[in-house]
Amino acid sequence: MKLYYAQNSRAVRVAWLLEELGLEYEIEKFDLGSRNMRAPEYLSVHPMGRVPALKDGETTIFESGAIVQYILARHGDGRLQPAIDDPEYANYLQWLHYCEGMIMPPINTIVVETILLPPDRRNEVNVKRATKLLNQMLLAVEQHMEGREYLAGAFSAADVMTGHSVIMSGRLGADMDDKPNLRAYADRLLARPALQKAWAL
Ligand SMILES: N[C@@H](CCC(=O)N[C@@H](CS)C(=O)NCC(=O)O)C(=O)O
Repeated sequence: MKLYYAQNSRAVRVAWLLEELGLEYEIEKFDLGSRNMRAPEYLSVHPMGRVPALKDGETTIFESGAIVQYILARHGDGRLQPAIDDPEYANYLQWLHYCEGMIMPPINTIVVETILLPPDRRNEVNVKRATKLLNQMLLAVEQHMEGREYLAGAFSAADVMTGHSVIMSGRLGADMDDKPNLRAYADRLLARPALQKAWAL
């Protein structure tokens, strides 16, 4: 398998999963936002020139959540997800998708308005609104994590997806002071060798 990767991006999720599963893979590494990501060769892999994307034999797939589901279905042997008849299965699906649906949209706004745009085009109102929204989205995870070690029973791909977004939120300055469950959860995830390896590729 070949993973199209950039540091500090959602591609870390896929590398993390591959490491947890002990699967062989190679990486093609980009600098986030570099021109190479918009080169015709890469646009034939990902039409928006984004990461992650994955090649597996004749198959090409993009969207981190879809890639995670693909890898588990093709190469997971039932690992890192509860069985369909497991009471945690609905929880698992919910938190697998929660990050891209609810956490990343305000994060995207914060990154655009505080890092990507030139200072004269930044909008403080947008940042305030996105920060408030991000806080609400994280509070839902904080409540869910009360008395839990992981999002859906044992460690699963839901933790790879939404756990990654929780960590990114903290690194981007989200308020974690009122979220002790999330602070402990992020530390628990960051102690995993597979994540440490995926982050440092
Ligand atoms: N929903 C997509 C988001 C992909 C995405 O926006 N990736 C970012 C990095 S986290 C990217 O490639 N940004 C580079 C750019 O926009 O040029 C996924 O989960 O894979």
